Amino acid sequence: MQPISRRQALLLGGMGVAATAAGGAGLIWTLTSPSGPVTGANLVQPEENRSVDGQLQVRLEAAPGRILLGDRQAMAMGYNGSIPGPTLRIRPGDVLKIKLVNKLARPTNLHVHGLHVSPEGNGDNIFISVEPGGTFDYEYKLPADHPPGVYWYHPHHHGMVADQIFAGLFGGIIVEDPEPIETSAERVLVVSDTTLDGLGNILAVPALERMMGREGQLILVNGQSNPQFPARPGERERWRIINACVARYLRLRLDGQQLQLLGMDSGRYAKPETVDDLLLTPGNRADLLVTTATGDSTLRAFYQDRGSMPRMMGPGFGARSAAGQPDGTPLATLRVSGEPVASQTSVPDYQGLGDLRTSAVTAHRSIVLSAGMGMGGGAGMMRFTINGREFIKGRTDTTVAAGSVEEWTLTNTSPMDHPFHLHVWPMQIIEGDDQGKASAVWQDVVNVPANGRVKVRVAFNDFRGRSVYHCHILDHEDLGMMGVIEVR
Ligand SMILES: [Cu+2]
Repeated sequence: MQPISRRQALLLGGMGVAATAAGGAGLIWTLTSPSGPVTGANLVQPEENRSVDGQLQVRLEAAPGRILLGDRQAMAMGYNGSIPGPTLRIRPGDVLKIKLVNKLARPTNLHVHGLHVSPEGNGDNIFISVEPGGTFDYEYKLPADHPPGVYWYHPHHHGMVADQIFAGLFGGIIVEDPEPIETSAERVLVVSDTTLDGLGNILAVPALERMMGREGQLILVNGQSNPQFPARPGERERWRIINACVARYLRLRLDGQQLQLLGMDSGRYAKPETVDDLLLTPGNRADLLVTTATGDSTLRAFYQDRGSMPRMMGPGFGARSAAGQPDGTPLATLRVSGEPVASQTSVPDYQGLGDLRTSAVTAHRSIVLSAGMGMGGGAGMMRFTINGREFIKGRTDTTVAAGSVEEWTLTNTSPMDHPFHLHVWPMQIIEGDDQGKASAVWQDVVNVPANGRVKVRVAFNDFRGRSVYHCHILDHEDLGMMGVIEVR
């Protein structure tokens, strides 16, 4: 048993004083308590809060605490003491009110990822800083035609986003369907990763790993290690999968079951698409139907090559250890047995999002994502830039006329992938590696492959104000790979 050192106290970082003060006794307790394996435990759903009469009002308290992660008691951070935080279920047209209470030792704030709501005032305004001990009342008014789908919330305070999410601050938001889809079960699966040290503290991440984009040693679903859940054959389950990892790409498979993708992010497809696997970059969500067949099937995350650091960083640096396990990492296990159930009614077609491919384009814009050695980063540090510049809160990088349709060419000059996220306004993928689909593909996080290029179109409708676009490898965002957009 080693006493807590100043270094460890520093590593506790954002948990700061409160966690450190509780540290002595807590750490002993952690070390001596039996840690029963949680692998194979039943899947737990986060607590749910549902809107009533067009409104949902919740209090989210961000605080450090001892929270079970996998089979370990971790000194982590959670909303309302849990990882993930509560799931918020709302409907198009609703008003969502969130009182954020900051019980952390550092500033934080809140971003409602993917929601098409105002970025101004007490809306989805990431320029707000909620100081330790402070509170802030957010209010989001969803348009009546807001796309249904899977969204999520997390801190967006520049410089500490990756650390706060890595420590456990995230939760799901579901925007319900105008026309319900018949299912036998609905599950929210929030995938996150983190790394704990021997004492159960969230491990601090060295600079080189931040540049690479940290990948935690534990991959968890709803804070659990490979939880399981039962079903009968022939059931149709709806899985809402959120990639809440800071940097890890998830190539997901669920062999032995029939998978139909309803859509990604806010981009519901007109008809569900049969898929064998799906790629979720950090920040992406999948809205998935699983039609069950007898047997055990494990949802697995397979290694996804997302490139490496430039050679100049040194020989072999960033060659990620081996592609992980050849069979993938088990995330959750579905056990299907018993009498088959009657099949479900067909899924209603969805006609919501338009198609900008035939729209007149008001402006063309070039967004260049770069990572390289440069002045200003310090010795051995790389610079992560958009159009050659690092984020500055007070500077507006891109000014757009409200109501216009723009075509953005996203170019990646670096040897690593960058998932590009635009707040508030969804992007339609016009041209890219996986393109060529008959129907429009809308996402709010779009992967821009290493040395690759993607074209998107955006309709800057409904809202004005300042917001941001950035790399959703959140270490890169914290290092400056973010720009400010103003729609006016
Ligand atoms: Cu990046």
